[in-house]
Amino acid sequence: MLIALTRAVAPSLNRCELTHLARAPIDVALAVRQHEQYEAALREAGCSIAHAAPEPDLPDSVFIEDTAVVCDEVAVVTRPGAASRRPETAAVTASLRAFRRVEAIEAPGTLDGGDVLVAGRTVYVGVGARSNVEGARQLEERLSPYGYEVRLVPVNGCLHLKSAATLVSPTAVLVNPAWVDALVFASLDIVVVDPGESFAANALLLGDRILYSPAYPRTRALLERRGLRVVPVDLSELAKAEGALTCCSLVFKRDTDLPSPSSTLIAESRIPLKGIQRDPARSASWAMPSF
Ligand code: CIR
Repeated sequence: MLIALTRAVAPSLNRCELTHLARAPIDVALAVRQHEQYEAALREAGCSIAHAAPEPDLPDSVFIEDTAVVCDEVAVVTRPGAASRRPETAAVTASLRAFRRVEAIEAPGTLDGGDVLVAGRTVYVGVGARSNVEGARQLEERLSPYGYEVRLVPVNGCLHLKSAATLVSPTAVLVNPAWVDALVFASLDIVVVDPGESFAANALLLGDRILYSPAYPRTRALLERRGLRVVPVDLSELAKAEGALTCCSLVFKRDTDLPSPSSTLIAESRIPLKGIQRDPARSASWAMPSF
């Protein structure tokens, strides 16, 4: 069973952060209805919905993806790049404690969950407007004991890595190559968005289907031609706040579905097991790759 942690649309949404879009009036009542339909699609895909406490005065709080990275073994609460969003993390921490051991990113690190794409044990971290190299380094410090490896990905021209690339199957990634170098994902199958649909790379993969905006019909056709099951979910009002499909939930396995502690990779002591330790020389190198 999957849990989808979501958070209500704040009535203050019109005061949201904006980076790449001009401000346009948001119909908050419509945003609420669309968010309800999004939750219905999550349920239909087999998720059980949990709600973090609403934050009416935090305009961007509906975009809960940015506040944490939840893996099977641990949840890492982020330190969002936009100062206005940092108060969002307190209640999310409280919610996640019901499901996972919780760690956190600390200053001077910044990290938005929208910059984190997990594919198996590889964790791609977009470094750009919101997340910095120190945030990525701390994420690796917290996840590497469980065998995860962080790869830095330069992102240009969009808000987050997951504006530019998301998984559409466990082994395939949908990419807008104008915003991220597709070769970063060379170990995966790469599907390129239709060139006329810049924002089309954000899809929410849930088991046998992907939730996807109806605003990108040409890319949707590409996905369907590959045999992918695409479920349209319209979040047009949240899109005016630079939000997309992945942004509005944290989806993770319910802890009862996880392997018992004795069979997981890591002992409670967090001492890395032989074979999954990072090469110290590599760990020490946190320069951004150039492409
Ligand atoms: C922000 O600028 O932080 C919000 N207005 C939008 C955040 C969208 N989140 C995401 O892409 N993960």
